[in-house]
Amino acid sequence: MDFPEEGISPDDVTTIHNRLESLRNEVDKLIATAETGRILREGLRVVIFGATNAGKSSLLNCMLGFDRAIVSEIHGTTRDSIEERINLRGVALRLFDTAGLRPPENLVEREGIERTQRTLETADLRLHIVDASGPRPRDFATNPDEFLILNKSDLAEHADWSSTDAIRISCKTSAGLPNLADEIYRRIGSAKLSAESPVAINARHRDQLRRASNSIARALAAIGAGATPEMFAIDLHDAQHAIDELLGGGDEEAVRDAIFSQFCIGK
Ligand SMILES: Nc1nc2c(ncn2[C@@H]2O[C@H](COP(=O)(O)OP(=O)(O)OP(=O)(O)O)[C@@H](O)[C@H]2O)c(=O)[nH]1
Ligand SMILES: [Mg+2]
Repeated sequence: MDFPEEGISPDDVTTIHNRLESLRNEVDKLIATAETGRILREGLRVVIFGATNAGKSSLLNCMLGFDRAIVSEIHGTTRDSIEERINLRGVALRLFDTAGLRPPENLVEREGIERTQRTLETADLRLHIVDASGPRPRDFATNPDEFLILNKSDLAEHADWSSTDAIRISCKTSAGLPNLADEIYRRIGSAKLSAESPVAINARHRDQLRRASNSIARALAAIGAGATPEMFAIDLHDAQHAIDELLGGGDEEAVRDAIFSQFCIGK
C-alpha cells in the first residue's frame, strides 16, 4: 500500500482512528465468545485449592452430593487432582479437588502440589478455601481473582479472620452452601457467560482474531504517537491478513474498502 501525502488530512486520520477503534472492539467481542464456546463444549473449570486440611475434599463431596474424595483429619490426604462434573443451575462445571498446599514432605506430595499449580493455571474460577477455626497463616495471601471461602463455620472463628470479607460455610452442617452456589453462579455469569454474540468461535478463529486485534492495537498506538499512514500500513496489512486467513482466503480489496472506503489511498 502506498499513501499519497496530500490524500489524507489529519481529520481523515482521526476518522481512521475511530473506525479502527470500533473494529477492534468488535474483534475483541468475538474473541470473548471463544471462551464461551469452550465453556459450552467442555464445562467451566472450577478449582478448589488451599492449605492442607482446610476442607477442600469435603467441599467437593458436598457439592457433588456423594463421598467421591477421601476426607480425613490427616494433613496431605489428597495427593492428586480429582475431577468431577456437576451441573449448577444449567451451567456445566468441571469441579477439581486438589492436593493441599504446604511445604511438601516427600516426592509424591511435591508432585501432587505441582499438579495443583498446573490445575490452577487453567482454572476459570479459583475457590480458595481456608479453615477459619485456625489462625491465619503468616504467609497467607489471596488475590482478587480468587474466591475466598472460610470453612468450618460450625466451629468458633479464629479472631484473625474477624475482619475478613469472605463467604462463610460449613461442609459439616451445610450452612452457607446455598450462598456459595449463588455466588459461584454470579461470578461465572458475569465473568464468562456474558458474551454478547451468540457465535461461539473455536481456538483457531480466536488466534487469528487475536492477531488482528494486536495489529489494530499497534496501528492505534502509532496513530496516537502521530505516525503517518505509511508508518502503520504494515499493521493494518497484518490485521487484514489475519482476517483473510480466518475467512479462508479472501477478498483483500473488500476488507481494505471497509476500513478506508472514503479515502483516496493508492495500492
Ligand atoms: N468442624 C468441621 N470440620 C470440617 C469441615 N469441613 C471439613 N472438616 C474436617 O476437616 C478435616 C479435613 O477435611 P478434608 O476435606 O479432608 O480437607 P482437605 O482440604 O481436602 O485436606 P487435604 O486433602 O489434606 O489437603 C476432616 O477431618 C473433615 O471432617 C467443617 O465445615 N466443619
Ligand atoms: Mg483433600
